[in-house]
Amino acid sequence: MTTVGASAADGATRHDATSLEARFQRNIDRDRRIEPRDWMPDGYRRTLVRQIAQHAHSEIIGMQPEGNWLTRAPSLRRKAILLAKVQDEAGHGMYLYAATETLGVDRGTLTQKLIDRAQKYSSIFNYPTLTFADVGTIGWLVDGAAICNQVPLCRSSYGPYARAMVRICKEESFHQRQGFELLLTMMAGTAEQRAMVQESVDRFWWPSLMMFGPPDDASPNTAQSLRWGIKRDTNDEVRQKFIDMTVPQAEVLGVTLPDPELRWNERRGHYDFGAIDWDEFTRVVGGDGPCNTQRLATRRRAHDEGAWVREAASAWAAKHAERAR
Ligand code: BYC
Repeated sequence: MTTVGASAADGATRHDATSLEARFQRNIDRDRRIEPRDWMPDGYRRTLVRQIAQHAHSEIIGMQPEGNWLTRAPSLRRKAILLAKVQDEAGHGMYLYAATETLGVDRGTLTQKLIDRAQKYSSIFNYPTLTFADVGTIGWLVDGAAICNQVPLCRSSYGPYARAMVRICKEESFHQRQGFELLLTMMAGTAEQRAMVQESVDRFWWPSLMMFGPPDDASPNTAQSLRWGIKRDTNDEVRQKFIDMTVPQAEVLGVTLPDPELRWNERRGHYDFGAIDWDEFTRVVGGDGPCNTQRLATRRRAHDEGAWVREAASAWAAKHAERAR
């Protein structure tokens, strides 16, 4: 039932919300950062939680394909490098979950959503790592793609996310270089090693291009995320930047990228490339990639096996609080 008084109050509330939203958008348009205690529209908060959580889950699930080679790295040096990289990824996941906590959602809730398949993680981590060359290819292509995607996110409108990205990007840059260096070393080795690198690049090239998300005309979130300054570039723009950066690197390595249509377009000032298999992308994101079941089962098992640690930490915190009282 609407009374005169209630409708005036509703009008006032609506007016407040409209002016708050206008002020919020003005701050974004002036390139000012939004901080946790600032007013923000629900949709902005929801979009950030979705994107940051998905990114955090990708870092955590992304430890699995490389972790697969930790016990079989060919030398102590390679093992130490790989171990450091995988540990960095755990750290990235933690910074990102901490950023979602500033938006009012805790890590436990998000982890539960991941293992219940209610939230996504990057499609790329549903592909297997069949040879040690894949460790180098992931560093070169997957971390290379991550850098292209994430450097613009250092200027994202939400302060805690943007600041987390600055540190993550520095570490991703080291990861990309270690991958390139590993492949360069293998390419200077035996014919068998060179073939191993080429075979790995053949498998990872197209899935790496899918990391940037669907094409712009099929991306439901991009337009609004750009208006809110959460994203700074569209999926296709970042994908093109990655291709333009990577083709000359492939030439230095001496590998062939598995796309016969890849060639420089003088007029566009970019490389043209062949059609991406978006059906494969949809299948993999939908749960039907080569390793989706395995990745989630491993994550679920680790979560279950860690229950006693969470319980012990909670008991300790409760006891500590009790003593302090
Ligand atoms: N895989 O409207 P769109 C790393 C989803 S970690 C799965 O364009 P948006 C690393 C998308 O979420 C790399 N799902 O979305 C770690 C949306 O679904 P929902 C992770 C994907 O958000 C360890 C729907 O498709 N990086 O580098 O505007 C070792 C429609 O898409 C994918 C990040 O997460 C995908 N590839 O743009 C080594 C970066 N693509 O949520 C390396 C941060 C799209 O509506 N994230 N979807 O159900 C982003 O920049 C953006 O979220 C994306 C997608 C560009 C990925």
